[in-house]
Amino acid sequence: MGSSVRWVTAASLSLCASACSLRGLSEEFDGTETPAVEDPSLVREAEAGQRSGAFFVVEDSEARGGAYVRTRPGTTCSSEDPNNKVRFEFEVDVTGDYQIRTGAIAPDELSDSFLVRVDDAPDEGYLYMLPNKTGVIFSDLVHHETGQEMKQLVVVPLKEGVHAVEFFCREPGAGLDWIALERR
Ligand SMILES: [Ca+2]
Repeated sequence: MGSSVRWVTAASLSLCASACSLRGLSEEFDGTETPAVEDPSLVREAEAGQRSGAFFVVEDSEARGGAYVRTRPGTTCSSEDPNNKVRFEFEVDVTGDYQIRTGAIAPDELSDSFLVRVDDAPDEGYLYMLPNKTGVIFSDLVHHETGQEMKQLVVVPLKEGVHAVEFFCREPGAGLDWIALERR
């Protein structure tokens, strides 16, 4: 990566107008540093989330906080199974539109997706395909796959208060290092 941008600073975030995409900058991030989100209280280590079912903690020195979570290869994933998920709670102080940044890891193309729900919606979950399938931890924003090669950024309006974000197992082996809510 050399001297390339590893993370966008809080200062540059404030300069970034709403039309400005941070996605390009995030590609360089390797998941090992604390993301400079506007509000650090809106960052959660995946290994500190409420795990259910097949999710377990993997210790990895490359991971933020030294660990990430994933499901066991061979797991049968189902969005209908409430036991295969990791759940996070956030106390949001400012009402607004939020996007979900992740540090994630996909070992291959058969282990590269999650279903994501925010406050139990949508029922079927956002179909989040991890773009990097090389087995390294990388940073990304949660998108919803709407069709072949088509996806849209997930942006959720959140009111001040407590909100839950859940990552459901969709393909066994996909891993999650951390997540952050970012106000747009
Ligand atoms: Ca972690």
